Amino acid sequence: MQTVLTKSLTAMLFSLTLTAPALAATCSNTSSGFDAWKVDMAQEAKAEGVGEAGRAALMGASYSKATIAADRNQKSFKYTLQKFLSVRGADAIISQGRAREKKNPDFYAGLEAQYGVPAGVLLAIHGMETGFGNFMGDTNVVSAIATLTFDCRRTDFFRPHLIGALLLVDQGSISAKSVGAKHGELGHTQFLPGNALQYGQDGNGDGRIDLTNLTDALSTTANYLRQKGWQPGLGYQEGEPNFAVIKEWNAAKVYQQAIALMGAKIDR
Ligand SMILES: [Ca+2]
Repeated sequence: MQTVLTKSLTAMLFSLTLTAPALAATCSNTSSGFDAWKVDMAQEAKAEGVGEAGRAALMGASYSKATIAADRNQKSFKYTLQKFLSVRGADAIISQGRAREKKNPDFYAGLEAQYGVPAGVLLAIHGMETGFGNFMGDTNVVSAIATLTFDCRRTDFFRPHLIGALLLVDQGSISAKSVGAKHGELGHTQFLPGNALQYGQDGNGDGRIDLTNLTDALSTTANYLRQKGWQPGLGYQEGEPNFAVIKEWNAAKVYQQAIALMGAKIDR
């Protein structure tokens, strides 16, 4: 058995060597070689199930200098919590969050009934991510994600999101022209495409997951938190069970604390 297995594995490896396409698409730390990379990447995408529309979007992508500049200038969250809350306009987010909930209580109650996540958390996230949809970004999503995947520093993290973005194009959820934030984050609460694909919800029931639609975006956000382990009815402040789920949303401690604090004040 051992021998047979070894032999057949050797044969398999040999045949793989003969038939496998060339090496993986070659990354770069500059814009040089992006067009050749797109051709190779499109082949890999095809092998992973991306259809014609998704591949065409990839082939139409441009190297996004703005994305690279933003990525290389990212400032880590070094503020204290108080400073962070003031810089991010926490008081305005809390008052606007309360007003939005008051204006549309059934909508938020419905989200909590379906996903178990209270309005305050969703509104705090919505306010923090895009100022309640006021700025969802102006960078071409496919170009941003393709550029980051091509960038050798970022390939491992962004490649699944590139495949995700191309599959979203295939589904008609986004198009080759869709815009988002500098790293290709989509819609009201800034989902990376791989997460949009995995957790996306058609909240308004129009047959399409569109994260620039408020209902779809907040349903998707609530679904993400629920799938990451949100326990309905339990607390989400530091030390309480659902705080661990907020950590799944953003890795920065000060951001997590801000969401929890603002959420509680909106939910009061
Ligand atoms: Ca929809």
